[in-house]
Amino acid sequence: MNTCMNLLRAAAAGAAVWGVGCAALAADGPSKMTNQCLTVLANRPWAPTGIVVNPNRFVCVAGSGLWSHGAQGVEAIIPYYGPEGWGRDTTTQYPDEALHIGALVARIGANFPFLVRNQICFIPRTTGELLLSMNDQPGTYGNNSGDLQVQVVTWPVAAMPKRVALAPQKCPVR
Ligand SMILES: [Ca+2]
Repeated sequence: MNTCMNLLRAAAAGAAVWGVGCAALAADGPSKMTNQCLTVLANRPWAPTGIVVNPNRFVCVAGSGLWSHGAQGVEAIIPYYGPEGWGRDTTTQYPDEALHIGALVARIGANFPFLVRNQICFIPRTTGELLLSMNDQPGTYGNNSGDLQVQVVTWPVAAMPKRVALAPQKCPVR
């Protein structure tokens, strides 16, 4: 069993999930695939992942779970959904992804956020830490609840796959 699997098993046994994953694989060399599973809390904006991405990596991020951005007054419900988000918030001005409120979003360092929703793959154009968050208006994270399991897999760009099927629902649960 490789180091990655040992770490994942430790996480499944109840160890802290943050930063736990297959970082050791990355240390084995840039030619290796890395595979990490994280928990992203709905009420914690822009949590660090400890995963530094760079232009030499092909990165895929996928989420699974159930979370909520809070109450919808007009509809009189507290909606719960997955990484695709609520997507029907009436806010039209902020943030830019307001049409995808509640969606899983990512950014590299201080660069602009982008939508992940169920899954996205990309080649970074800069080097920086991958940050993950629910898309919600700043200052309104306090009434959020739930979390997503998020899988982050990277390959060398030269070995990027043509098809990707991640399984974030199988990530270790806290
Ligand atoms: Ca909220």
